[in-house]
Parts: sequence; C-alpha cells; structure tokens
Amino acid sequence: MRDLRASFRAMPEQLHSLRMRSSCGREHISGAERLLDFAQLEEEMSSMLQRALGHPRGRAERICLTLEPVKAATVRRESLLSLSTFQVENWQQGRRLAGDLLKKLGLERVLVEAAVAQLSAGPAAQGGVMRGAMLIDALTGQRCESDRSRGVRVSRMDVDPGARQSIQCLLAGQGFDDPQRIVEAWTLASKVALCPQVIAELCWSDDPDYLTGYIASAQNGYQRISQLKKAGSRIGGRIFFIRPGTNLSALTDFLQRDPILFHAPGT
Ligand code: PML
Repeated sequence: MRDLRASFRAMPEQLHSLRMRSSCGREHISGAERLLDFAQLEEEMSSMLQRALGHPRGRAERICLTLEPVKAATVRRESLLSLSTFQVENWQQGRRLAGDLLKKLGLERVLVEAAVAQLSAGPAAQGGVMRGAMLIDALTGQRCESDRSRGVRVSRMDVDPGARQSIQCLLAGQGFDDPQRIVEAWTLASKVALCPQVIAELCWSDDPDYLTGYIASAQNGYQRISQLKKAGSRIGGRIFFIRPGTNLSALTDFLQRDPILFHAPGT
C-alpha cells in the first residue's frame, strides 16, 4: 500500500484545504473547514464523515468533501482573537447582552434587532438555515449576500498544527466541554475579524443542543455568550455586519480563498 507520509515528505510546501458540507433533502445539516498537512487528511476526512452521519440536526443524505491544494508560501500567519465568556441566565438575557456589545461597536439597536429577527426566522431564501453567513449593511440594514440559500462561507483557515493541542488543552482546562467546536468557531471568527470591512459578527449554532453563541470583532475579540438561543431550536447561523460601500466580491474572495493559520493570542 502507498505510504501517505512518504508522499507528504515529497511536497512539504503544500497544504490542503479540506471542506465538508452535508445536507438532507434541501436542509443544510453540517459543515467543516480545515487547512491541513497531507498526513492529517485521512483521519480528518473520516472524522468529518462521522460528524455528518451522526449530527444532532439529523443524518445526512448527501455529503460533499472538497479537497484543494494550497501553496504553503501563500499562507498568512495571524493571532486568534482574545477570548472571553459571559454567563447569562437565559437566551433572552443573552440576546440583550449581544445587542449591548454590538451597540458598543456602533451598531444601532433597531438594525441589530431586525437582523436578529431574520436570523431567528430562518434566513435562507426558502426559510431554514443557510450554509454560510448573512451579510448585513451596517447603515441600511439591507441583506447583501448574492445567494440567499448559500450565504457567504468562510474557508481556508485553521489553527497552526503546532498550536492546536495547547489551545484545546487550554479550553478543556477552563472547563469548556466542547473545545473542538469552540476552536473551529473561534478560528472562523478570527479570520472574519481580519476584514476591515466587517464591523462585527454575531453567531449562534443551528445545533438544537448547543446554546452558546458569540459576538466577534477586531476591536473587542471573541466574546462568547453562554445562551443566545432557545434550547431545541434548529435555527442558527452567522451575521456579518459590514461597512456601507463594502466591495462585496473582494470581501467574499478574501473570506473564501485567502489561507490563514492562527496561533494562540499573545504567543
Ligand atoms: C457552531 O456550532 O457551529 C457555532 C458555535 C458557536 C459558539 C462556539 C463557542 O462555544 O464558542
């Protein structure tokens, strides 16, 4: 049998963007993004398949794995955002806090409430969740994404392989019970926050059992809120609040295509 590690050694300058999305009928079930060495691909593909087949949103009927080469020389190295967690008693308190945090970033309460109402109602064109994020103009409150089923997906980012273990141990040591999920969301939010056109991101999960969400921004970091949605709800997703006049194709290109590896904040 071909030795996978031997072929990796032959092209050490290459990384691989591995993306998974799964669905059942027209409904999005799950997605995942990694930027990996060749030697890690087999294990990660199998873990993505397991995730798609055993997801709390339901078993996928269709699973799409995409693998693309990325030249290591093109990969930027950046720091993850600082991380903080706010404990709240219920999702209503969590939503109020999210509104306060976004207000501090200059976003009008009414505009945020309208955006949150769209996310809560299921933002996809035919209702339900989207594969990617909503884009909301921070001045007019208008939706800007060109495809309302897909939204804008963020790809080609990961934590630096040398930093992953220590970051996950750090989170586990703080008593977080799903460090892998946090690392994935934190990494994605850290890439989004590198775009000067994005003022802030708001996210809560579409997994019915996972209530924690976050506000992320370059200014205030990755601010987790322990409850941001009602238990059992299958509706979740992301909103990127963008500056008026943003060049949408440049923003989308950066989010989908520019490869970035993150190290721990302050390292
Ligand atoms: C998701 O499930 O994909 C979104 C998770 C958002 C919150 C992650 C965290 O606990 O920090």
